[in-house]
Amino acid sequence: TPLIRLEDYRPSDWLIDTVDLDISLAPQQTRVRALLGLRPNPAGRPGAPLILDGDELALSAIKLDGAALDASAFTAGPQSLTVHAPPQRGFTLTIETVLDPSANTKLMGLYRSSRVYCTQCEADGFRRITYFLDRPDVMSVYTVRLEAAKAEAPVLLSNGNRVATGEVPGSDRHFAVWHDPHPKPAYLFALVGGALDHVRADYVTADGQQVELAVYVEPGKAGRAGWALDSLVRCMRWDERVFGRNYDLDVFNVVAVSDFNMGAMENKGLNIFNDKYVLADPQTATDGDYASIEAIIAHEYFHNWTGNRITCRDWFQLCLKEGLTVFRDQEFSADERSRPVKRISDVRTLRATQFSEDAGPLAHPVRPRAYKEINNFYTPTVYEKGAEVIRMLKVLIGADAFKRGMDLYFERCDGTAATIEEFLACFAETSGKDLSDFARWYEQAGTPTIVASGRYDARAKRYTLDLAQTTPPTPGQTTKQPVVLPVALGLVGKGGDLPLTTGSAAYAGDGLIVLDQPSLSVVFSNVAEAPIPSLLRGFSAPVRLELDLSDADLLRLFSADSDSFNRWQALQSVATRALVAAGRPGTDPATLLAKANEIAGALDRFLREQGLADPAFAAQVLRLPAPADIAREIGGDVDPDAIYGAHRSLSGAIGQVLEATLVGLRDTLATKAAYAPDAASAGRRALRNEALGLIAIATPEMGARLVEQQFSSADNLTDRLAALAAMTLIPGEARERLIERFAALYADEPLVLDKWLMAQALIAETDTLDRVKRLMQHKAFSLGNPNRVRALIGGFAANLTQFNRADGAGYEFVADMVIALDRTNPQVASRLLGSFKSWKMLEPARKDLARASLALVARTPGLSRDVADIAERALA
Ligand code: HT7
Ligand code: ZN
Repeated sequence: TPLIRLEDYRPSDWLIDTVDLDISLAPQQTRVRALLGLRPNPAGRPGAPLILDGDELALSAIKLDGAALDASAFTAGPQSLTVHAPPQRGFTLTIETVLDPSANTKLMGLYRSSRVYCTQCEADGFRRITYFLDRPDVMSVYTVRLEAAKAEAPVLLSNGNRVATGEVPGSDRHFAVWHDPHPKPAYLFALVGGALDHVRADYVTADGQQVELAVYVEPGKAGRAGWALDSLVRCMRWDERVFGRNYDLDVFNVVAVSDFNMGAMENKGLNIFNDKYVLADPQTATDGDYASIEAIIAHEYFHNWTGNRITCRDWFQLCLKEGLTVFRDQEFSADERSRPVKRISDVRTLRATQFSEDAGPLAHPVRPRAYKEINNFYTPTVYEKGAEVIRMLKVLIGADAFKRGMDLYFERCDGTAATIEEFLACFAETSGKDLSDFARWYEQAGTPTIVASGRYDARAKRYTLDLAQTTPPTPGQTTKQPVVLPVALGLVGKGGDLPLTTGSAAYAGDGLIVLDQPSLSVVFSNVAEAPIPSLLRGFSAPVRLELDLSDADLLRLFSADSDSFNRWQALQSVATRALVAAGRPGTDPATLLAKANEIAGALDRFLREQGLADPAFAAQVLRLPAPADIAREIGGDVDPDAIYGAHRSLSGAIGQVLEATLVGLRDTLATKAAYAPDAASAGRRALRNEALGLIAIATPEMGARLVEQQFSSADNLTDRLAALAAMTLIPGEARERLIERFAALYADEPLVLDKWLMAQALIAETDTLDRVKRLMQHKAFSLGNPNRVRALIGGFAANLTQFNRADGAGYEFVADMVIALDRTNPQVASRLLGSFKSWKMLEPARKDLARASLALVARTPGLSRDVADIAERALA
């Protein structure tokens, strides 16, 4: 497979200004006629042949300027169509292809999902519909005529505005014509056809444009589309208010489909969603689902400006749209909900997904320099670390220069396919700062570590903070340069934050040090008392921090820091340190128990004094670092069973000390009010349910009783699922009965049964693998549906102790599944194979077994490029 390199980028030799598509939908034989308006690109090579991309295509007809082309003038195969000597002027090419959407199990290009026709074209799916210059810097104006049987597809949607509809005389068919005036790359093309219900709303933009909003769902599910529509209206207003962005078409449609490779897709004016991220009602969606739907609706909508109006020059610039759009959706959710709680949950995700990627063989820069399969680069590094880079940029240049930089970017790059360099140039201009060192964040992989230490000179009233940074080697990058690190800080004294006075050039004011050297020292003067440093407030940079504070100091920060994030972090750090020690062989269990008492004491005070003031925050505080976080922290020679054991002991011991407080809190937080999805109500449920989990571990009999009560009295899925999850921690008959009860209750709800499958796949017991194999035979499961696979097999692969079973059976099972899935859906298969990303940190015996399973995948004949690429890089 060829390696595609950023440095090899050159503009297309040809441009396609207009695309007229005529698509006649039928389940097995969809006819596509594409009329392409081509011209030589002034920036391309004169006289170059026209080479169009294809993927598994069959050409049925071709014409140039309306006349049939001689067979010697072109070469057509499944993967490309070449016109050898095209005219060196503007001309049209008419191309006809025939597709079988029902047979398209890859879910890329045009496919049918539960009787609905839909498309997925990012990154390179459009070439599965017709031959095309399928690259994001070729932008065209599309007009699309869709035709289908009226009964089968009464709804026909595409991008832009609907300009005509009608019947096809003498047939049972009808048509709709859509025109999108905004030039766009092919990856943003979409169509939908099917029998769908919808909910709608009228919207007037801040600049006075009337927009018709609609959310389309499977028949009978319109009652579950309201939250998505409501979220859409809220995020549209927010983008007007915060980023000054208005919508730009007469309609905005969202469609939910049940077979989808990822979360959702931002096609211009026609966002297509995995139904998991649209459908919600209190009986079938959790608080977490409501929050995800709100965030993903916003994310895809925000792409209209950051991705669609301004797109990417090439796929190396993917973070230009994804990192920036994640940043925007995170800010939206922070404004809609609690900012500190949102930050804590985003950082949990970042550490769990991106830090682990960065520490393993699949590490790559936010802007990769080379790829074999672009679909494997829709990663936490591009998305989440990409968002962190934008967040740091804002902190470094200040909110005002950031806002002006965004405005300049929107103005200057609108309608273009842009690069990271063009993006950064806008902020360099508005801030007057040289951002060339900052740009290293896009080039250098690996999570930097900051080592910090402080010294207080009581006589001189001086506090000296020493900071040093290093970034570990990653595949293909052995030596690293220092990066520009915004370190937000405070010095915490007995009565709160002490004033910061320093003449250091690294101090930017407002509690911000800029660490852009390998190391530096900042001396603060007039420091009245020995302070405790509170570093990286708000998690101001995506780094690991090594700061040798005593547990006593950390517990002081937990109770006294003015920064909520660092309050949460302080307690996590105490627990992490205890678990890291206990997760290593040969540690005295008494040490862990002593630490449990100390943590529980701090938690007890906190919960009694402040638990009810901000339950969502309290729920985050109560949730200890996960075993996988501890494994990552240990970093090498990892024994998952030892870590899990330590985690259980610590949780159990804390739960026992806190029992009365937790039970009391649960009672106080209980409500008779009907379910509402707002953040405050969700926060109360989160705290009650976090408490339930701890009680289940600490005192299983009481846990089982409370679970039973909660399951029976709940009026919503959040509480029922939390009860089920707590019960999965308590082996025995009662658990199995509850599992059956849950399945019976939700027998007709595939999305809820996904959660049921996952809850079982995550049980940390040795018979889980057998359970998972059994569940594969359950009628709720299907290997053909990505959501089902991610729930059951993906859930199992995320089960730290069982995926990493000492006998290697977990690896063998997942490897077999990858090989099986690869035959039908390579994207889903390669994502599943990504579960092996941390194999190199395991203890030697497991490492050998994991390597063997990866090697088995790698040597399977006929592998897709997607899976071969991951296997090869994971093994390197
Ligand atoms: N831009 C989209 C990313 C994407 C995708 C979505 C669905 C199926 C396949 C896909 N490949 C890439 C989603 C987003 O980030 O907004
Ligand atoms: Zn996106």
